Amino acid sequence: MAKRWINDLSQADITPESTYLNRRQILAGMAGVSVAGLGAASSARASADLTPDSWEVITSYNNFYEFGTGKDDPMKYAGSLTTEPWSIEIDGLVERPGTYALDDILSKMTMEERIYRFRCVEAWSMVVPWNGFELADLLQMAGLKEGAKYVAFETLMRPEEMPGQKYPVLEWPYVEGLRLDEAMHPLTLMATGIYGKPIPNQNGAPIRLVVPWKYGFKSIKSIVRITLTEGEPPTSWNRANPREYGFYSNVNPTVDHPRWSQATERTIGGGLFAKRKPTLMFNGYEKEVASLYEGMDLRTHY
Ligand SMILES: Nc1nc2c(c(=O)[nH]1)N[C@H]1C(S)=C(S)[C@@H](COP(=O)(O)O)O[C@H]1N2
Ligand SMILES: [Mo]
Repeated sequence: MAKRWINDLSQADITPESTYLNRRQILAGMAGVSVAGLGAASSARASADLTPDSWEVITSYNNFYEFGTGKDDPMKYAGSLTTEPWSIEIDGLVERPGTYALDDILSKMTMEERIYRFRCVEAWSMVVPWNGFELADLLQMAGLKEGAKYVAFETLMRPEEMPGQKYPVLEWPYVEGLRLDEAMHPLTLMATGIYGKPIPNQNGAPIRLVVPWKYGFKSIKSIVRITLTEGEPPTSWNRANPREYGFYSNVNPTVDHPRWSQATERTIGGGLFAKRKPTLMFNGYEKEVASLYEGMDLRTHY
């Protein structure tokens, strides 16, 4: 059975000193070449605390409404999800549409470890050491057709194993979307592992999106379809409550959620009484991604 996380870092690479270096940085350092994405992790390292939260914290406080709306529902109920075999349908404006088996995808991808800050719209945060590959590499594998401007994602629909789908708390299946340049950005990851272990079901097994400069809800879990589109695709939270959740969903401490402030955050690993921390623009990834939104009014495009 294939190991879905496939971490090609050796154990020796994962020392405290190199914890914040992803594989491309290590390779770039050795070869003396500059690689896209190199600035990303290093500047995040300088500006924010990237001490990973514990496995326990990361896997016991989750949002995955297919298993219930409580933070501990995913941990309690997601065990019922069958994740093998798994494939992703890639269609729409691509050169090679079709059903891609996850094991085939993984055999062709460069796997990396990336430690990302995670910021939920509910104003809490954690730091997660992901294993995964760049979404851009998968999109290149399918081949982009001219006219593709957005990427739409869809979660598995399987009410027999996802009891939350029997209730109309959201419109099922869960869907998300990115603009193509956001999807192609080197920080945008398809994750298949955490702490070098296969990603647990409650965190979106066997494969989920991670977009570190956006609120957590953009990071759709258990993905079965990716569609390249010309128009802006629908997103589950925008459908459910358009006043509170826009398409862009960039972390922005200066734009409050209608019902609470986004200026500070509670670190889940810090416990209930830890001091709140100020939230950084684009969750600390401003240098890397601000240029994507130049000329846009981030109050209108929230
Ligand atoms: N399919 C699906 N994906 C989802 C969600 C969900 O309910 N269903 N919740 C989102 C929200 S609101 C958050 S904060 C993150 C939580 O990811 P985590 O549980 O790994 O921390 O997943 C996102 N992806
Ligand atoms: Mo969230």
